[in-house]
Amino acid sequence: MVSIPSELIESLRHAKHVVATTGAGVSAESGVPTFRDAQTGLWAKYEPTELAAPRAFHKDPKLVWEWYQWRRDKVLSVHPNPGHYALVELGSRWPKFDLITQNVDGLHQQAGSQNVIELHGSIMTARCFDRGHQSEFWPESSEQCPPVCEICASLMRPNVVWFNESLPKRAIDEAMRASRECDVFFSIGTSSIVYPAAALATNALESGAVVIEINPNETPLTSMATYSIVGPSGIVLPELLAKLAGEFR
Ligand code: BV8
Repeated sequence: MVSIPSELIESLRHAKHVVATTGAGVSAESGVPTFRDAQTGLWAKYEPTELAAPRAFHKDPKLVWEWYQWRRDKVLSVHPNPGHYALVELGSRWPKFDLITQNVDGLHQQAGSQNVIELHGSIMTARCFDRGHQSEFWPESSEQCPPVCEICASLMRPNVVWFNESLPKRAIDEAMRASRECDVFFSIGTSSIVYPAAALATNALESGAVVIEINPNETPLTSMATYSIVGPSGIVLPELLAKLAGEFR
């Protein structure tokens, strides 16, 4: 049983605009390794932040492409967990709700969340590195690794935002605005160390929102958050939903 303060439920009862921001932790209970988990197998000797960068792709495009192929195969083999589904339900409880994610796995959409703001792109599709030509499907190619663009023959890359690449302008602008306008801001399953995503919670705090962190571990946000619920999101979010349902009945 997770301890959720009654004042927190009260804040949610009166909220008009709620924002939830998620990180890799929300997919952990689906079996997707978090971003900073010890990499398994072949990838044990690489730091994710060293692979998720243009420099790494230029240095060894085959290695980086294979890393994403491995991650994408993993994501395609799992399903959303109770935390993803609880966020779908929670999303319908307030007049305005924004779901913002750093995740590239598409599991929120698979669970049924609409209008998900993907800050760091998606591992589901690819584009060419030089000209950005989008490929409708993930290019499978046995001859070449990475596959090449059918239009300009430059190397294909996953549609994710790498370190030292700018986030999609519309996504980050929408997320920044939502974090400044909301009454309640959830930070769920993120280490809160990657920027500009990590700035959303402090934006919300500075704008007077109630900030609720859900994470089994401490992060740089924990000491600043209004509430910190220590636990896995796949357990905490359904419990929160049940308490709210009880409240609203
Ligand atoms: C940019 C996509 C401008 C690729 C990713 C300000 C200060 C300091 C540094 C910077 C700054 N501004 C910019 C930077 C540089 C950099 C940065 O932030 N570096 C960090 C490392 C210090 N940021 C950038 O480069 C960004 N771009 O600013 O552009 C620019 C333009 C040109 C030139 C220069 C700058 C781009 C950042 C995006 C990078 N791409 N992903 C891919 O996925 O391969 S980031 C990557 O980290 C993932 O997206 C991931 O989502 C994200 C954050 O990680 P988390 O999601 O938090 O995952 P993590 O594993 O860290 O933590 C999991 C958490 O879950 C833990 O807390 C754990 O306790 C918890 N957990 C575990 N189990 C559960 C759980 N929680 C709940 N339930 C559970 N069951």
